[in-house]
Amino acid sequence: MTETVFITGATSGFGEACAQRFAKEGWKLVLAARRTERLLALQKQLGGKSSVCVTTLDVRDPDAVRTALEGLPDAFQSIDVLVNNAGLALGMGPAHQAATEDWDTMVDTNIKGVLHCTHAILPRMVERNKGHIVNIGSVAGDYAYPGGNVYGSTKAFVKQFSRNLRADLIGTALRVTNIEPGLAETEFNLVRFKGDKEKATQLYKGTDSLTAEDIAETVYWAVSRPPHVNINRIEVMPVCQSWAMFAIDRK
Ligand code: NDP
Ligand code: 8X3
Repeated sequence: MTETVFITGATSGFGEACAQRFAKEGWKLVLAARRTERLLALQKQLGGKSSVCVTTLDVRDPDAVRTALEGLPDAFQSIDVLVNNAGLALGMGPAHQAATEDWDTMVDTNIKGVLHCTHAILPRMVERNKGHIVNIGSVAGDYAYPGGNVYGSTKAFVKQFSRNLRADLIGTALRVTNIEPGLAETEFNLVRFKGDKEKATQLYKGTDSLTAEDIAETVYWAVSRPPHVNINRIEVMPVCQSWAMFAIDRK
Protein backbone atom coordinates (compact mmCIF):
# COMPACT_ATOMS: atom_id res chain seq x y z
CA MET A 1 0.00 0.00 0.00
CA THR A 2 1.25 3.50 -0.78
CA GLU A 3 2.37 5.30 2.33
CA THR A 4 1.56 8.90 3.23
CA VAL A 5 3.82 11.60 4.63
CA PHE A 6 2.61 14.88 6.16
CA ILE A 7 5.26 17.60 5.85
CA THR A 8 4.98 21.00 7.51
CA GLY A 9 6.88 23.93 6.04
CA ALA A 10 6.82 22.32 2.61
CA THR A 11 7.07 25.53 0.58
CA SER A 12 10.81 26.01 0.95
CA GLY A 13 14.12 24.53 2.06
CA PHE A 14 14.13 21.18 3.88
CA GLY A 15 10.36 20.73 3.69
CA GLU A 16 10.21 21.22 -0.05
CA ALA A 17 13.21 18.93 -0.57
CA CYS A 18 11.53 16.29 1.63
CA ALA A 19 8.42 16.56 -0.55
CA GLN A 20 10.55 15.93 -3.64
CA ARG A 21 12.40 13.02 -1.97
CA PHE A 22 9.31 11.19 -0.74
CA ALA A 23 7.53 11.81 -4.08
CA LYS A 24 10.45 10.18 -5.87
CA GLU A 25 9.81 7.03 -3.79
CA GLY A 26 6.13 7.03 -4.72
CA TRP A 27 4.73 8.26 -1.40
CA LYS A 28 1.49 10.21 -1.14
CA LEU A 29 2.12 13.68 0.22
CA VAL A 30 0.23 16.07 2.45
CA LEU A 31 2.02 19.40 2.23
CA ALA A 32 1.36 22.22 4.67
CA ALA A 33 2.58 25.82 4.94
CA ARG A 34 1.20 29.34 4.74
CA ARG A 35 2.04 30.20 1.11
CA THR A 36 -0.74 28.70 -0.98
CA GLU A 37 0.71 29.53 -4.41
CA ARG A 38 3.90 27.65 -3.67
CA LEU A 39 1.92 24.68 -2.34
CA LEU A 40 -0.20 24.56 -5.48
CA ALA A 41 2.88 24.75 -7.70
CA LEU A 42 4.40 21.80 -5.81
CA GLN A 43 1.17 19.84 -6.11
CA LYS A 44 1.22 20.33 -9.85
CA GLN A 45 4.90 19.45 -10.14
CA LEU A 46 4.77 16.35 -7.95
CA GLY A 47 1.85 14.48 -9.45
CA GLY A 48 -1.38 16.40 -8.95
CA LYS A 49 -4.32 15.95 -6.61
CA SER A 50 -4.36 12.16 -6.64
CA SER A 51 -0.95 11.91 -4.97
CA VAL A 52 -0.43 15.34 -3.40
CA CYS A 53 -2.85 17.03 -1.01
CA VAL A 54 -2.02 20.59 -0.02
CA THR A 55 -3.29 22.51 2.95
CA THR A 56 -2.65 26.17 3.68
CA LEU A 57 -2.16 26.46 7.39
CA ASP A 58 -0.26 28.22 10.10
CA VAL A 59 1.11 25.66 12.56
CA ARG A 60 0.76 28.24 15.33
CA ASP A 61 -3.03 27.91 15.15
CA PRO A 62 -4.20 24.69 16.85
CA ASP A 63 -7.73 24.97 15.41
CA ALA A 64 -6.39 25.38 11.88
CA VAL A 65 -4.20 22.30 12.34
CA ARG A 66 -7.09 20.23 13.70
CA THR A 67 -9.48 21.40 10.97
CA ALA A 68 -6.93 20.68 8.25
CA LEU A 69 -6.40 17.16 9.56
CA GLU A 70 -10.12 16.48 9.86
CA GLY A 71 -10.70 17.81 6.36
CA LEU A 72 -8.17 15.59 4.60
CA PRO A 73 -9.63 13.51 1.76
CA ASP A 74 -10.09 9.83 2.70
CA ALA A 75 -7.12 8.79 0.57
CA PHE A 76 -4.82 10.94 2.72
CA GLN A 77 -6.29 10.19 6.16
CA SER A 78 -3.80 7.51 7.21
CA ILE A 79 -0.60 9.38 7.88
CA ASP A 80 2.43 7.12 8.21
CA VAL A 81 5.09 9.79 8.69
CA LEU A 82 4.85 13.30 10.11
CA VAL A 83 7.78 15.60 9.38
CA ASN A 84 7.57 18.48 11.85
CA ASN A 85 9.76 20.81 9.84
CA ALA A 86 8.06 24.25 9.84
CA GLY A 87 10.19 26.61 11.85
CA LEU A 88 12.23 29.74 11.89
CA ALA A 89 14.73 31.94 13.65
CA LEU A 90 14.14 35.67 13.95
CA GLY A 91 17.07 37.94 14.68
CA MET A 92 20.58 37.17 15.83
CA GLY A 93 21.17 39.92 18.34
CA PRO A 94 21.84 39.45 22.06
CA ALA A 95 18.88 38.60 24.30
CA HIS A 96 18.75 42.04 25.89
CA GLN A 97 18.19 43.64 22.49
CA ALA A 98 15.71 41.12 21.12
CA ALA A 99 12.08 41.91 20.34
CA THR A 100 9.65 39.96 22.49
CA GLU A 101 7.40 39.51 19.43
CA ASP A 102 10.24 37.62 17.73
CA TRP A 103 10.66 35.38 20.76
CA ASP A 104 6.92 34.73 20.82
CA THR A 105 6.88 33.86 17.13
CA MET A 106 9.76 31.40 17.52
CA VAL A 107 8.16 29.75 20.55
CA ASP A 108 4.74 29.63 18.88
CA THR A 109 6.12 28.16 15.65
CA ASN A 110 9.04 25.96 16.68
CA ILE A 111 7.59 24.63 19.92
CA LYS A 112 3.83 25.02 19.83
CA GLY A 113 3.59 24.30 16.10
CA VAL A 114 5.34 20.96 16.66
CA LEU A 115 3.01 20.23 19.56
CA HIS A 116 -0.14 21.12 17.62
CA CYS A 117 0.74 18.89 14.67
CA THR A 118 1.93 16.04 16.86
CA HIS A 119 -1.17 16.20 19.04
CA ALA A 120 -3.44 16.16 16.01
CA ILE A 121 -1.75 13.19 14.33
CA LEU A 122 -0.25 11.01 17.08
CA PRO A 123 -3.49 9.42 18.43
CA ARG A 124 -4.34 8.14 14.94
CA MET A 125 -0.86 6.65 14.63
CA VAL A 126 -1.17 4.94 18.02
CA GLU A 127 -4.60 3.61 17.03
CA ARG A 128 -3.09 2.03 13.89
CA ASN A 129 0.08 1.06 15.78
CA LYS A 130 2.02 2.53 12.87
CA GLY A 131 3.80 5.82 12.42
CA HIS A 132 7.01 7.78 12.51
CA ILE A 133 7.41 11.33 13.76
CA VAL A 134 10.46 13.11 12.41
CA ASN A 135 11.23 16.40 14.10
CA ILE A 136 13.62 18.91 12.64
CA GLY A 137 15.76 20.16 15.48
CA SER A 138 19.09 21.89 15.07
CA VAL A 139 22.66 21.88 16.30
CA ALA A 140 21.51 25.11 17.97
CA GLY A 141 19.54 22.93 20.38
CA ASP A 142 22.78 21.49 21.70
CA TYR A 143 25.41 24.17 21.30
CA ALA A 144 25.00 27.74 22.50
CA TYR A 145 26.20 30.59 20.30
CA PRO A 146 25.85 34.38 20.53
CA GLY A 147 22.45 35.39 19.23
CA GLY A 148 21.06 31.86 19.43
CA ASN A 149 19.17 32.62 22.66
CA VAL A 150 15.51 31.70 22.10
CA TYR A 151 15.95 29.96 18.75
CA GLY A 152 18.46 27.49 20.23
CA SER A 153 16.22 26.98 23.23
CA THR A 154 13.23 26.09 21.06
CA LYS A 155 15.34 23.44 19.34
CA ALA A 156 16.50 22.08 22.72
CA PHE A 157 12.81 21.66 23.49
CA VAL A 158 12.29 19.79 20.23
CA LYS A 159 15.16 17.43 21.07
CA GLN A 160 13.83 16.63 24.54
CA PHE A 161 10.24 16.35 23.32
CA SER A 162 11.42 13.80 20.76
CA ARG A 163 13.03 11.73 23.49
CA ASN A 164 10.02 12.02 25.78
CA LEU A 165 7.71 10.93 22.97
CA ARG A 166 9.79 7.80 22.57
CA ALA A 167 9.49 7.18 26.29
CA ASP A 168 5.71 7.42 26.08
CA LEU A 169 5.50 5.25 22.99
CA ILE A 170 7.31 2.24 24.43
CA GLY A 171 5.26 -0.85 23.66
CA THR A 172 4.02 0.54 20.35
CA ALA A 173 5.57 0.18 16.91
CA LEU A 174 5.82 3.97 16.53
CA ARG A 175 9.16 5.65 15.87
CA VAL A 176 10.48 9.12 16.66
CA THR A 177 13.57 10.79 15.23
CA ASN A 178 15.14 14.19 15.82
CA ILE A 179 17.26 15.48 12.93
CA GLU A 180 19.72 18.18 13.98
CA PRO A 181 21.24 20.03 11.03
CA GLY A 182 23.98 22.63 11.11
CA LEU A 183 24.57 25.36 8.52
CA ALA A 184 22.32 24.74 5.52
CA GLU A 185 21.56 27.06 2.64
CA THR A 186 17.80 27.61 2.42
CA GLU A 187 15.56 30.65 3.00
CA PHE A 188 16.28 30.24 6.74
CA ASN A 189 18.68 33.18 7.02
CA LEU A 190 16.61 35.39 4.73
CA VAL A 191 13.80 34.94 7.26
CA ARG A 192 16.15 35.30 10.22
CA PHE A 193 17.45 38.63 8.87
CA LYS A 194 13.93 39.73 7.91
CA GLY A 195 14.41 39.89 4.16
CA ASP A 196 17.93 41.35 4.18
CA LYS A 197 19.34 39.41 1.21
CA GLU A 198 22.82 40.85 1.59
CA LYS A 199 23.14 39.69 5.22
CA ALA A 200 21.64 36.29 4.44
CA THR A 201 23.97 35.70 1.48
CA GLN A 202 26.99 36.87 3.48
CA LEU A 203 26.50 34.11 6.01
CA TYR A 204 26.92 31.43 3.35
CA LYS A 205 29.71 33.19 1.48
CA GLY A 206 32.77 30.99 0.90
CA THR A 207 31.13 28.00 2.57
CA ASP A 208 30.16 24.64 1.20
CA SER A 209 27.01 24.49 3.31
CA LEU A 210 24.56 21.63 3.62
CA THR A 211 21.82 21.66 1.02
CA ALA A 212 18.13 21.07 1.58
CA GLU A 213 18.56 17.85 -0.38
CA ASP A 214 21.21 16.63 2.09
CA ILE A 215 18.68 16.93 4.89
CA ALA A 216 15.84 15.40 2.87
CA GLU A 217 18.10 12.42 2.19
CA THR A 218 18.82 12.14 5.92
CA VAL A 219 15.11 12.27 6.77
CA TYR A 220 14.31 9.65 4.14
CA TRP A 221 17.14 7.42 5.36
CA ALA A 222 15.84 7.51 8.94
CA VAL A 223 12.31 6.72 7.78
CA SER A 224 13.38 3.88 5.49
CA ARG A 225 15.25 1.84 8.13
CA PRO A 226 13.67 -1.54 8.95
CA PRO A 227 10.60 -1.21 11.22
CA HIS A 228 12.44 -2.46 14.35
CA VAL A 229 15.11 0.26 14.05
CA ASN A 230 14.59 3.68 15.65
CA ILE A 231 17.10 6.37 14.75
CA ASN A 232 16.88 8.59 17.84
CA ARG A 233 18.95 11.57 16.71
CA ILE A 234 21.08 12.57 13.78
CA GLU A 235 23.41 15.56 14.04
CA VAL A 236 24.63 16.73 10.63
CA MET A 237 27.06 19.53 9.82
CA PRO A 238 28.81 20.55 6.66
CA VAL A 239 32.52 19.74 6.71
CA CYS A 240 33.25 23.47 6.69
CA GLN A 241 31.54 23.95 10.07
CA SER A 242 32.93 23.03 13.47
CA TRP A 243 33.10 24.29 17.06
CA ALA A 244 35.14 27.18 18.38
CA MET A 245 36.68 27.88 21.78
CA PHE A 246 34.67 29.16 24.73
CA ALA A 247 34.49 32.93 24.79
CA ILE A 248 36.42 34.54 27.66
CA ASP A 249 36.02 38.16 28.64
CA ARG A 250 39.45 39.41 29.80
CA LYS A 251 39.67 42.76 31.60
P1 NDP B 1 13.05 27.87 5.16
O1 NDP B 1 12.83 29.25 5.62
O2 NDP B 1 13.61 27.65 3.81
O3 NDP B 1 11.69 27.03 5.30
C1 NDP B 1 10.86 27.17 6.42
C2 NDP B 1 9.50 26.59 6.10
O4 NDP B 1 8.68 26.69 7.29
C3 NDP B 1 8.78 27.32 4.99
O5 NDP B 1 8.19 26.36 4.14
C4 NDP B 1 7.71 28.13 5.70
O6 NDP B 1 6.56 28.20 4.87
C5 NDP B 1 7.42 27.23 6.90
N1 NDP B 1 6.82 27.95 8.04
C6 NDP B 1 7.39 28.94 8.77
N2 NDP B 1 6.50 29.37 9.70
C7 NDP B 1 5.37 28.63 9.52
C8 NDP B 1 4.11 28.61 10.16
N3 NDP B 1 3.82 29.44 11.17
N4 NDP B 1 3.16 27.74 9.74
C9 NDP B 1 3.44 26.90 8.71
N5 NDP B 1 4.61 26.86 8.07
C10 NDP B 1 5.57 27.73 8.47
O7 NDP B 1 14.01 27.20 6.26
P2 NDP B 1 14.61 25.72 6.41
O8 NDP B 1 14.12 24.81 5.39
O9 NDP B 1 16.06 25.87 6.60
O10 NDP B 1 13.99 25.38 7.83
C11 NDP B 1 13.22 24.22 8.08
C12 NDP B 1 13.47 23.78 9.50
O11 NDP B 1 14.85 23.45 9.66
C13 NDP B 1 13.19 24.83 10.56
O12 NDP B 1 12.56 24.21 11.64
C14 NDP B 1 14.56 25.35 10.95
O13 NDP B 1 14.59 25.83 12.25
C15 NDP B 1 15.36 24.08 10.80
N6 NDP B 1 16.81 24.22 10.62
C16 NDP B 1 17.35 24.97 9.62
C17 NDP B 1 18.72 25.03 9.45
C18 NDP B 1 19.38 25.86 8.39
O14 NDP B 1 20.55 26.22 8.56
N7 NDP B 1 18.73 26.16 7.30
C19 NDP B 1 19.62 24.24 10.30
C20 NDP B 1 18.94 23.52 11.33
C21 NDP B 1 17.61 23.49 11.46
P3 NDP B 1 5.55 29.43 4.76
O15 NDP B 1 6.35 30.68 4.93
O16 NDP B 1 4.95 29.26 3.39
O17 NDP B 1 4.56 29.20 5.85
C1 8X3 C 1 19.96 26.59 12.15
C2 8X3 C 1 21.41 26.36 12.33
O1 8X3 C 1 23.52 27.30 13.35
O2 8X3 C 1 22.03 28.86 12.21
O3 8X3 C 1 19.25 25.84 13.06
O4 8X3 C 1 21.43 27.96 14.36
S1 8X3 C 1 22.10 27.68 13.12
